[in-house]
Amino acid sequence: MKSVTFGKLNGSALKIGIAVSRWNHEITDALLRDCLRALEDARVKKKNAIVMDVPGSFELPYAVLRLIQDDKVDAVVCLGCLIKGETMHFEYIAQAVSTGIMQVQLDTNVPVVFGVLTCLNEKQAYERSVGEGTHAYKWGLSAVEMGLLRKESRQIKPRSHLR
Ligand code: RBF
Repeated sequence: MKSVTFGKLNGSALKIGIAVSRWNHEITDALLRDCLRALEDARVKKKNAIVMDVPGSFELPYAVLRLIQDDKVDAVVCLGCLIKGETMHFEYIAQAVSTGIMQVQLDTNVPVVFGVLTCLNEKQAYERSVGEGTHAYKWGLSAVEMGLLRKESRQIKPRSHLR
């Protein structure tokens, strides 16, 4: 199984936003729990983990924007679960959410982690949200890593041929 690894992260100086959808809430509640556990393990203070819930995944990009503008978070995780049905909603919502959060992160210079499951059925959704080693734990760590990257002061060293 291909997966990402993380070093030891110190998020004690970070404020992390979590935007979570209530649609398919059994799944998104589980994602939220794991994401919060990751933030705690990465030393993010409880008061600095700001959760905002919205009705469905389509509303996530707006919630992300509000977390960035109002709460001045250093990074955001979006949590949602789309399950394919008989109509085209799945494709439209998945496209809108992924494009929306990409737009917000590039417009605001605040990283946003894509934690929206796009599943073909409920079984896939349960397998990816409940039990050991869920994605949401890694999404939480990803937010901390990206929040640290944003805060990092990157000294611009001129290239020798430009001197
Ligand atoms: N939101 C989700 O987060 N996951 C879903 O699987 C989901 N399925 C939907 C299916 C239909 C037919 C509709 C109309 C909405 C669905 N939504 C779902 C809600 C959507 O993200 C949004 O909250 C509503 O469309 C209101 O803007």
